[in-house]
Amino acid sequence: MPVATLALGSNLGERAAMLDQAEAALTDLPATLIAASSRHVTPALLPPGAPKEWDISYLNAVVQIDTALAPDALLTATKEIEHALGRRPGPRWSPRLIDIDILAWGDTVLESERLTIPHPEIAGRLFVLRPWAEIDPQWRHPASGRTVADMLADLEAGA
Ligand code: A4P
Ligand code: MG
Repeated sequence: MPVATLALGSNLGERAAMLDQAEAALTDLPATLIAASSRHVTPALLPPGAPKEWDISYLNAVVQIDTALAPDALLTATKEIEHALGRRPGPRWSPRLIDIDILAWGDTVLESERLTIPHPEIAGRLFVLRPWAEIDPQWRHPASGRTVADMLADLEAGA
């Protein structure tokens, strides 16, 4: 079965409990949890001019699942989990109880109105690359050819 890599993030409520519940909910899908990073407390990445109240640190993690769900069905399922855990639609990048992003689905490259895979912001985000490097440093971006370890080293070096 293909391996999907997911980013989990929470900066509202009981952040660790939100991540625990998201991981548990993923195992209720046609999916097996095969790896989970440690949890990282990270400063909020905010859009320019964001209200001061949005500046709440996140708990981030990266997990991998073996899944029979195709990317579109997986997105539908992760949106359902977000909703079940209490997330309601809000402005982009506003504080949230839980965010589940699909970072990668095998080495598939996909761009639709609903979904871009791999996630377009991977290479610029320490809060994604640090936990991902704990569980699968050798995953290679199908377009850039860079591994997670390469992207993390570049970002940490300020490249
Ligand atoms: N979408 C497209 N591609 C994907 C994908 N690969 N995975 C679409 C998931 N969704 C994808 O996402 C908006 C829409 O993106 C989805 O409906 C889907 O059709 P959303 O989760 O509803 O809203 P959002 O999270 O506010 O927007 P977006 O663009 O997903 O933002 P990000 O990239 O998730 O960033 N700071 C720290 N420290 N840690 C964080 O985790 N996260 C964000 C949100 C901002 N700052 C952060 C963190
Ligand atoms: Mg999101």
